[in-house]
Amino acid sequence: MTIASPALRLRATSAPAALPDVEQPAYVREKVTVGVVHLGPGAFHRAHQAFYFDRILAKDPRWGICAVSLKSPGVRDALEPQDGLYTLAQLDRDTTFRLVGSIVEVLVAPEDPPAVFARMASPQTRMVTLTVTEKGYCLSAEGGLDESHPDIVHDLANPGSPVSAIGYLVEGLRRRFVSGLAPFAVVACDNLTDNGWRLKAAVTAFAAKRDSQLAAWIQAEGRFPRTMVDSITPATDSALRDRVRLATGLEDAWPIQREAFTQWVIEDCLGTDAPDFADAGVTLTDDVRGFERAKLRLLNGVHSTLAYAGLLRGHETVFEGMSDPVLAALARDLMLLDIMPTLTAPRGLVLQDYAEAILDRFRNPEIRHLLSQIAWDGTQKLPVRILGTLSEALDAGRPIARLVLPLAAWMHFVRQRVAGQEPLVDPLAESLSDIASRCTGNAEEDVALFLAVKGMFPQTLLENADFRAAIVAAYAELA
Ligand code: CS2
Repeated sequence: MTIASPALRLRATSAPAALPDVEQPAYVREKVTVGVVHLGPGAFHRAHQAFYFDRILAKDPRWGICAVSLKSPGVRDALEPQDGLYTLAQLDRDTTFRLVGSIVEVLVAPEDPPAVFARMASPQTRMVTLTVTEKGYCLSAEGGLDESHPDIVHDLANPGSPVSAIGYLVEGLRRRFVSGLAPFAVVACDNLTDNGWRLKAAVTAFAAKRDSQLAAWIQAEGRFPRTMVDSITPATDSALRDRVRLATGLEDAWPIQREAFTQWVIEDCLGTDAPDFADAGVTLTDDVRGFERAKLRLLNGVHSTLAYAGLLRGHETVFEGMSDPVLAALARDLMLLDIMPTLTAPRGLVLQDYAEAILDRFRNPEIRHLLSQIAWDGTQKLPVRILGTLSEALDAGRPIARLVLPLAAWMHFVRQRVAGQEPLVDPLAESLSDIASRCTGNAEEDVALFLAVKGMFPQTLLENADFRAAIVAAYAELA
């Protein structure tokens, strides 16, 4: 019996020794310069945008990424000893492994805000991308900047050491403004309706509180394209680490996994001062809204439904949920009967085919996507994923019995977690725990407590008697 020697740690010097099937960066990393700053380099960024920049770098070395963590040093601590390299496992009927080299610097913002501002204000930096999740936009239920948000209050008082993405963007832009540089383009990559527009409005509102000329400059010259991003990216687990070690022959502290499918649609307003996105497989379009609505409502809306309803039915993953005939039928009916009628297909997309392809992706046996991961941050995700569809269905006089199910299932999910003393991952966790502890099982009263969650449900829905009746009925039925 031979005893395997421990694998070498992945880094620039060991990468060439990776097993032959592993795809290597197709460029000389020493020649790469930073052209883009990314805020929030979590798993999704490394699975998605960093992969597209990895493709771009093969032809244009000016687009290396400076990744900025806004909170914890975890990404820096994992990637710095690896010279920024990490493994991307694309798990599908055919699985492939690729070493991604596009992240050439990692900063931890709270440790050194001036270093972040220096990168943002550098003439070489032409773009800032961000994945800070829905809650990172600090928006109110009506969609504008939530000026009472504690992070926003903090950043207005401490503009040189902000905690929010908005605070960083505005200070970075201000430094360019005073030194006479053009603003960097800001590319929002989170699952929000009209993400770029909302971000521009929030950034401009924040800037106006600091300096009206700065706000006018951002309003006039700032480019904030709307985008749609898509690739199913389960969190890294120890099974992935083991699999990557076997497949590459190297030890990677933080490999990333996703399905093979990936899509990035960007509103075509970046002009010539942008990388050749189209060449890297990105869709540039003037109809981003059509793509973004279809993805947010069909994929994310049904994902959240599967998460809450699936957990209540004792499932652990999306794949398991889709193997449950009741949930599989619910997912399909929601997509085809309830959500599709609210959508206008963008050019080149057949909605029925798109919906079928998503259902097929949910059935990918290689992907172990935990329902509990999707269930995070329900107060932030459900409004953008479900409430728009619901309001439009109500306006059009269509039935909403299925569309209220994810909301009712979420309420039961919250109650169960709190009753089981399990942690809730949500920025409003404290208020949700309080609500859950006051629930008695009386559908009407419990639902009223949840509907009063601050900033979650727009007034028009709260005043709609049909909506209230439908959600009370769904809640009672699920109990
Ligand atoms: C998921 C998304 O975790 C979630 O809430 O719905 O992350 C989803 O996997 C991606 O948006 C797919 O592109």
